[in-house]
Amino acid sequence: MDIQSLREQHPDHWKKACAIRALTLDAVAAANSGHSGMPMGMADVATVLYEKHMVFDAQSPDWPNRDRFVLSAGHGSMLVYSLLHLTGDPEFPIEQIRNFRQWGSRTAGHPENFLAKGIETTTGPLGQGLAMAVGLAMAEESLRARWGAKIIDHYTYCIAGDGCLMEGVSQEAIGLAGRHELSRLIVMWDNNGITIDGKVALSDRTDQKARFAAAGWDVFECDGHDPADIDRALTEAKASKGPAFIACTTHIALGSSAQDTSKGHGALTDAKLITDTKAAYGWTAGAFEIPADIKTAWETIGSRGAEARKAWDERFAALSDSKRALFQQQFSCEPPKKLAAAVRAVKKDAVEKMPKVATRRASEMVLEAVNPIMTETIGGSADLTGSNNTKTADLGVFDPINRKGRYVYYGIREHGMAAAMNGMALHGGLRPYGGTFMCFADYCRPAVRLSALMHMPVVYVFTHDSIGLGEDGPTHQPVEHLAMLRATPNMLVFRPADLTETAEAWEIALSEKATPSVLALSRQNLPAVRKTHTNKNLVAQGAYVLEEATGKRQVILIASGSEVEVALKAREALEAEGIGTRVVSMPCMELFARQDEAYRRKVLPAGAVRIAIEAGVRMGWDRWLLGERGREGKDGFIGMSGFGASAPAERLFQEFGITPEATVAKAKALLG
Ligand SMILES: Cc1ncc(C[n+]2csc(CCOP(=O)(O)OP(=O)(O)O)c2C)c(N)n1
Ligand SMILES: [Mg+2]
Repeated sequence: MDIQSLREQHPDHWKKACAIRALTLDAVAAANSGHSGMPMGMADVATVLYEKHMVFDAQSPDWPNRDRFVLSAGHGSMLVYSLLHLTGDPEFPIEQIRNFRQWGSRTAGHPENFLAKGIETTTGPLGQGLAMAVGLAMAEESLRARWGAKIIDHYTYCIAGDGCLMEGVSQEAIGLAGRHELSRLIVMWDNNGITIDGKVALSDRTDQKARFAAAGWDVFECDGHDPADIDRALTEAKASKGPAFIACTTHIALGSSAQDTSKGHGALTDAKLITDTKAAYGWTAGAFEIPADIKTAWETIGSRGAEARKAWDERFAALSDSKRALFQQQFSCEPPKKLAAAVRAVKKDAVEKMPKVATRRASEMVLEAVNPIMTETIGGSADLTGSNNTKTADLGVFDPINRKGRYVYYGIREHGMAAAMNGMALHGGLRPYGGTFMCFADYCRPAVRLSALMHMPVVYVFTHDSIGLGEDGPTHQPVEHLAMLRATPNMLVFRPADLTETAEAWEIALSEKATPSVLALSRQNLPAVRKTHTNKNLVAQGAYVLEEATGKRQVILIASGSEVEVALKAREALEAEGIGTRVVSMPCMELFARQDEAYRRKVLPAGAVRIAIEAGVRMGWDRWLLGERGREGKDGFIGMSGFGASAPAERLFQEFGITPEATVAKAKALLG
C-alpha cells in the first residue's frame, strides 16, 4: 500500500504511526546519530500491536502479568522510546527523547533494561532479543502452570530484523521454541530486504518462512504498513497452536528519499530529507511536538490495560498470605530463609564424611538439597546433563505436556540456552541455571556477557574446567576461559575446591539479585580440603587461609579449585624441609577484591614468596602475585601457557608441570 492510500484509508492510524516516525527523525537528528529507518518502517506494526493487542499499563510498567515486548532489532531503539513516551510511561517525558543517546539519559543508543522499568530487555547484539523472547515465553508457560492462569497468562511479542534472523543464535532459539510449542510467542519479522551493506540478497537467500515452519512454528505474513492486514495477522498468530512467525513486508525509512536503501538503515540527519519526509507524511507539527489529539489517542492506548491490571491486583490480593509472600520473594530474587540452613547441613555433612568427589558431583549434591526448597530454580544443560550433574530427582522435565517440569533439555544449543536463561530471569519469578563444558563458554559468550550487563543473576554451571578432564584433549580443555570470564564486569567466577566450597559458592550465587555467577567445576575427583565446619561462608570472602605455615612463613601458595590439592601437597613437602608455607584457597577473585585492605593484607601479607597455582593461563593472577605487596622476582605461576593435550589427566598434570614437585622446586628457586 502506498503512503497516499494509507493516509486516506486509515487516517487515525496513520497519525499515530507517524508520531513514532516524527519522534525518530527528530531524536536522531538531535543526536546526530542513531538508526532512523527501522522505526520508520515498523511504526505501523508497532502501532497496531500496541493499540489492538498488547495488554499493558503504561503507569505500571513492572506489572508481572503484562505482555512482554522485545525489540530484537535493538538499533531501532527509537521505536521503543517513542512507544514509551507516547503511551505515557512516567519515566519517558519528552526530555528523554530530546536527550536520545546522551550521557545520563534513559534513551541510550540501544535499549538497556536497567535504565527504565518499561524497557524489557537490553538488545543491540543482533539475535539476542529473539533468543531472550524464547526464554520469556518459556518462563510464562512455566509460571502459568505453577501459579495458574489467573496470575500469569500473557503473550511475548518480539520484533526481529533480517540481521536477527541471520545470526546463528536465532537457529538455536527457533528450534527451542518449536520443540516447546510456545504458542504465546509471536515474532514479527521486519522483512525489509535491507541491511547495512545493501540488499539482504547480497548475502542470503534463505526462505525464512519455510525455515520457521520446518522448526514447528506457525507462519503468517502481512503487509507491514496496512493496519487491517497487520491486525488480521496478529489475531491469527495469537490463536495459533505453535509459536507464531509473522513475515511483515515493510519499507525501511518509509516515505523518505532513503526508502528501501541501506542509506535508510542509519542516521537520517539531512535537514531537507527530514522536511520532505514529514511533508510526505502530512506531519506539520514542530520538532519534538506531538499534536494533543494524537498524544491523547496514544495515552488512551497506554491506559487500555489499566483495568486488566487492576483486576489482576484483586486476584493477587485474594491469594493466601503465604502464596503472596512466596510470589513476592521469588519475583524479587530474594533467597528463601531456608537456604542458609540447607547449605549449612550440606557443609556439616561434608566435613564429617570428607567425600572425595568431583566438584561437578558436589554441585549436584548441593542442588539435591537446594532445589526442593527453592522452587524458583529452573535447571538445564546443553545436552550434557549426565556430565554437568545439573538434574536432580525432584525437578521433572519441562515440556509441552509437563509445563511444571523444572528441568530443560536445551539440546546442543549453548548460546540459545544462555539467552533463554536471560529471558527467564528477565521475566521474573524464576532463577535459571544451566550447564555445559567450560570450554564452550565461548559458544554462549554473547549471552553470558548480556547476563552481566543486564544484571541477571543467572548461574552458569561450567564443568570440565581444565586439563583435568583428560582424554578428550585440547578442544575440550579450557585454558583462557577463566581469564575471559573474570575479565567480564559484574560477574562472579567461582572455582571451588571441594564440596564445602561448592556449597558456599552456590549459596552466594543463589542469593545474588543482580549478578550472574559461573561455577567452574572439575570433572575429576578431588579430596575434601576443608577439615572443620564453620557456619560462616568463607567463599564469600573470595580467598582465605586454608592452612597456616608452622614456623616462619616463607612461602604463600595461592590456588583455586583442583589445584588447591596440589598446593596442600606442596606445602607438606616444604614444611617437611622446614620451609613455613601458607596455603590460600582463592575460589573467587572478584569477592576477594571486594574485601577491605586489612583483610586482604591478612590473607596475603608482604614478605613471603608467592606462587599461584591454577590449571589455566596466568592472566588475572598478577594482582595477587605482584600487586597487593608482592615482589617482582619473588613471584611464580604454576599453570598453563598453551593448549592442553589428549591423555589421562594425571599424565597431563605431570607433563604440564602442575604438580607439588614443580611447586616445591619453584618455591625453593625463589627463596634462593
Ligand atoms: C551481533 C551483531 N553484529 C553486527 C551488528 C551491527 N549491525 C547493527 S544493525 C545491522 C544490520 C541489521 O540489518 P537488519 O536487521 O535488516 O536491520 P535494518 O537495516 O533492516 O534496520 C548490523 C550489521 C550488531 N548490532 N550485532
Ligand atoms: Mg533489514
